Amino acid sequence: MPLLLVREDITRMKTDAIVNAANTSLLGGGGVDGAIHRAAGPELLEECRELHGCKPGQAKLTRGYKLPCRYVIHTVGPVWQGGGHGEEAVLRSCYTQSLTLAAAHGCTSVAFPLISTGRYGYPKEQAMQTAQDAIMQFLTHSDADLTVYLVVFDKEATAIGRERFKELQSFVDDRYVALHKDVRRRDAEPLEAMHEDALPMAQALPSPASAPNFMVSGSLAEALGQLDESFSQMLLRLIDESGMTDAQCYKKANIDRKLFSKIRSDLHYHPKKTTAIAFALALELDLPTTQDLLGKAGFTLSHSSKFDIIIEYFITKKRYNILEINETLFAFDQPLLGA
Ligand code: AR6
Repeated sequence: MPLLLVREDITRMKTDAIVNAANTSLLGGGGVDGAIHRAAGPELLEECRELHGCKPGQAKLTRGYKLPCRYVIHTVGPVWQGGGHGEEAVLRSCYTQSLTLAAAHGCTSVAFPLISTGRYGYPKEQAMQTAQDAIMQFLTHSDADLTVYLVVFDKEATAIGRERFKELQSFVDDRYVALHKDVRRRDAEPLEAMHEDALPMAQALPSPASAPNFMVSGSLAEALGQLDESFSQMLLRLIDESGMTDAQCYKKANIDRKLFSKIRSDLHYHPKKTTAIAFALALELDLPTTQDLLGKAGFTLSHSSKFDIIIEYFITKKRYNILEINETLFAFDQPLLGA
C-alpha cells in the first residue's frame, strides 16, 4: 500500500500502469503527454481516438504498447485559475479516479506525474500536497494491494517550504559538521570508521571485559536462552500498548501488508533501517524509545549521517507525519521511509 516519491522520467517506470496528464481531447500534446505518446508509439494514439475524449477530473485506460508498463491511464487535470474555481477538487478526483481504474484492472503498482503542474500552471507545492492527500486517502480506505509512485522531476515540487528547508539545513549542518570536525582532529581514526553503516556488526558486541557473566562462564546454550526481546517482539508489544490495530500501524508507517506479515510471523525478522524507523514514527516514539527499537535490529541514529539527523529533527519536534518526512528526505537526496 505505500506511497513513494521518485525522481525519474515516467516513461521509464516499470509499473503496471502509468498515469498521463492529458487534455480533454486525449489526442496528445506536450509535456508528459507528449513524452508518453512518443515512447508508446502511434498505436496509443489510435486507441485514444476511440475513447472520444475525457472530462477534467475523470480517467480512461488504454494499453501501454511500447512502454514498459501494461496500461496508461489518461486523466485530465484542472487548468489553474487562481484556486477559486474548484481546481483542488478536480485534481483530487484525477488521482482517485485513476487509482480506482488501476485497482479495477488488477494493477499492483501505479506511477503518477504531478498532474497539472506544467502547462496547466497549478502551483507545485499545493499540487504535491493534494496529490499525496488524495493518494493516501485512497490507500487507507482501499483493500487493493497497490504501491503508488509519485514521479517528480524537480525538488522544487516538494512541499518543504523555503523557510523550513533553511531551518533544517542548519540543524543538519550544526550536527553533521560538528561531528566531522571532531573526526578530522582525530587523525589516526579513518573517517569511514565513524560512519554507522561502515561499522561491522561484530563491533557492536561487548568486549570480553564488559561481557555479561553468562558469556564468560556459562554455556552458549544458556547465553542464547537469555536473548533479549527481539525487534518483532518489541514492535508488536508497542503496537498493543499504543491501542492501534496492526493495519492502522503499518499503513501509517507506509509499509505494505506483506512486509508486515513477515515481521509478525518471524520473531527474528531483521528489518531494514528505514523500515524500523518508519514504525518508530508511526508509533510516535520519543528519541530514547526509537533508539531502543532500532537497537533491537542492530541500528542506531547517529550524527554521522544526514539521514539520521533529519529523523532526529522530526522526532524531537514531535512531527511524525511520514509523508512530510519523506518529502524532506527526498529534498536532501536521502533514502525514503517505508517499503
Ligand atoms: N516524467 C515525469 N514527469 C514529467 C515528465 C516526464 N517525462 N515530463 C514532464 N513532467 P505537463 P499538465 C512533469 O505540462 O500541467 C499537455 O500538453 C512536469 O515537470 O505535462 O497537466 C497535455 O496534452 C510537470 O511537473 O501536464 C495537456 O494539454 C508535470 O509533469 C497539458 O499539457 C505535468 O506537466 C497538461 O498540462
